[in-house]
Amino acid sequence: MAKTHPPQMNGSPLHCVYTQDSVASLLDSNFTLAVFTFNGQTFNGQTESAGAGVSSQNDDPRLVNTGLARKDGCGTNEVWRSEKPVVSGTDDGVNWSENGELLFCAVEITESNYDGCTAASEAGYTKILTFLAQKNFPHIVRMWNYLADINNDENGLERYKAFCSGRYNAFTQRYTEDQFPAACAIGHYGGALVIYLIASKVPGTHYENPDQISAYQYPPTYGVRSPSFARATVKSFADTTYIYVSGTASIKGHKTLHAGDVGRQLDVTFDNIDRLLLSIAGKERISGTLNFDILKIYVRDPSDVDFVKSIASKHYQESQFQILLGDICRSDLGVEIEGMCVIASDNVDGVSTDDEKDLP
Ligand code: 3EB
Repeated sequence: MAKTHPPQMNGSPLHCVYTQDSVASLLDSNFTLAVFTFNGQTFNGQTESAGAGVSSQNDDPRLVNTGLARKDGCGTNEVWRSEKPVVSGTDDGVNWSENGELLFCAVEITESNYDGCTAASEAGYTKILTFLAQKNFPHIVRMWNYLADINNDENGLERYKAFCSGRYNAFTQRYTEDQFPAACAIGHYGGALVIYLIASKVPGTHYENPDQISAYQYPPTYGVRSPSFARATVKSFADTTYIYVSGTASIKGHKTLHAGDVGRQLDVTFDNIDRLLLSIAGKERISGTLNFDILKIYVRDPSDVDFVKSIASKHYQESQFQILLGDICRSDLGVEIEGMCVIASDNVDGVSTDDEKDLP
């Protein structure tokens, strides 16, 4: 791995950007914590399905091919730059890298090796959560889940719901509901179940949206086991505070609003994000306005992309965003937005949070 100069990050352990730089050039730095591609392919370490520009580096544990796609083809990658040099490796199928403060890790689960989506997601999460405990980075800050055919039935159960059962089974072995982190779960274009996350040694604080029922308390109509995630997670370091906002959609209470109308779904989504950020800013006593640094907008129907882009570029003038094609986990939703705010810790007075819980 080439030794490169550390990025100028003013004391923040992680810097996330979208870039046109090639995967190979991004991986050629030991200050790169992780790289993500959006070219509709999932396999890491398999030459036959490597994305454009990936050759010998494609078995690098820091690379995730998300399986999501962009309407304009590919070319944009996401990179997580670290202020400090990273170490990385693969242990028992878990790809990881860490910089002392933050640990990135990912698994790609070939579902055909398991008896259904529930078993696959339970196995994937059990692997990852066991690894986090062993590595002594037990606190999850944010997790991402991408899987094929998310709205299709499998043995009479929607695959998203089956996925949620497996995740719940694994999570509740080690964590309580109030420790569930921010997340998203999106349908990709085929291949392995991809799970990746970022974890820390010291816990962040998880938040709920006053306008939405906590997903882990959704009624059973949405699945035998409720989705295990929080609406947002706030994680502070000495100089920088990160707010990770989960995939947010047109849901109030637990109900979908404006099925079939992406424009009105966007309005409700913006409103949900505003309500959530306002509530967090109050509780964390954050001064100043909160703007997203980086956003992902997931759009189900490629024909909605231009419309969503025009609305989003007006709404998020300060932010870098990327529109990704993927299926939202509720079949009546066409759009979902997630984002991260980066703020100077000087602007955060902090909350009185619960004392650290015992974790494995
Ligand atoms: C929702 O609010 C929309 O299962 O991890 C958003 C974020 C959604 C995360 C997940 C699902 C998940 O229920 C869907």
